[in-house]
Amino acid sequence: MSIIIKSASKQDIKSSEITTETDYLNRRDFIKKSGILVSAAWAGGLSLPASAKSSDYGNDYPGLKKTAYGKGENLTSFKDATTYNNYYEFGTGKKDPAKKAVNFKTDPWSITVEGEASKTGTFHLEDILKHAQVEERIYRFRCVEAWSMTVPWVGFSLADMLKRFEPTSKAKYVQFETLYDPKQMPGQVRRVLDWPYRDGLRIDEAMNPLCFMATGIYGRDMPNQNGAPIRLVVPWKYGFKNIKSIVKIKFMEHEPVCTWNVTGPKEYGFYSNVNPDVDHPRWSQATERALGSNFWEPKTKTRLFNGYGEQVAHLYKDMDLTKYF
Ligand SMILES: Nc1nc2c(c(=O)[nH]1)N[C@H]1C(S)=C(S)[C@@H](COP(=O)(O)O)O[C@H]1N2
Ligand SMILES: [Mo]
Repeated sequence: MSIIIKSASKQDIKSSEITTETDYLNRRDFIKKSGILVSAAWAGGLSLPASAKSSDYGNDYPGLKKTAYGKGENLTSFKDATTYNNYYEFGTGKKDPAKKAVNFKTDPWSITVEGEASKTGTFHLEDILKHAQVEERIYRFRCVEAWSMTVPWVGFSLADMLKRFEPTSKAKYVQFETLYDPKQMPGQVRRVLDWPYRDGLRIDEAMNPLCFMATGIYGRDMPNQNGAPIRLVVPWKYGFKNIKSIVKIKFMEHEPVCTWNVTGPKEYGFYSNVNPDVDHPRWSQATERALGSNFWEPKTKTRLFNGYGEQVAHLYKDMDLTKYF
């Protein structure tokens, strides 16, 4: 069965129900002037993380639910998190995405669901969001290149969304795909990667409560360079599993094609769980450096599963993590 849901685009909802950009800027201005530096959302109980600058926060999600995930973590600044990105569709330099994704059109946006599920079809992002329990979670994020960052992500549980598509018993894996649009994504003009960018998870990994579909960071809508309008965050895996600008979700019986895995099978495994004991063939994974820290500060030790072992180690109980890296 295939269903297609139609509704107003994000643009429509925004202009009629929320605020214009000018209102928004004025409000932020007002907040700054009146000395109320903390967004309304923070009034709800959990306090601002010690390392957070209130000016890093926006208020695109008024009343955003804060959660205990990542409480007490040191946050990477909004600036660092949005000017040092991997997003090859907009160039291979870390500073490219911030410059080249400025005009990327993320609205209207829809996601096509295919494969082993009973509710497949194309869904407007707004309809997906309408059912979503949006909240904030602070997650550590670890790139295979050994830098890490920690930001407050805005989004919702991947499992909650996937269940609504009613995957069949044959759905053993799920694959995600990024938009392919070389007119907008200049990096796609050359075959730097096998476009479109694809990645995937085993279904039990995908259903783990930690997996998060993110639509924002720091209380703001997702910056284009970080994967607007919607991207995956799987905090116990290396950065490249966290696919950006998702347009397709496919439930599959067999292990899906993953772009980095096919590009360099010896360097990027299907699982790519953060693991200090399994080195990348060209460098060690034993240590990491937090984005924004100074080069003279000591590196920190990489933690197995990026520190999320309690929640996810059971998924790999009988697996040789050196073989299934
Ligand atoms: N579509 C797409 N998604 C992607 C990438 C990419 O090049 N294209 N890079 C990945 C890598 S290697 C990392 S480390 C993270 C970076 O996310 P960030 O820019 O929000 O830190 O995005 C991942 N998702
Ligand atoms: Mo990465």
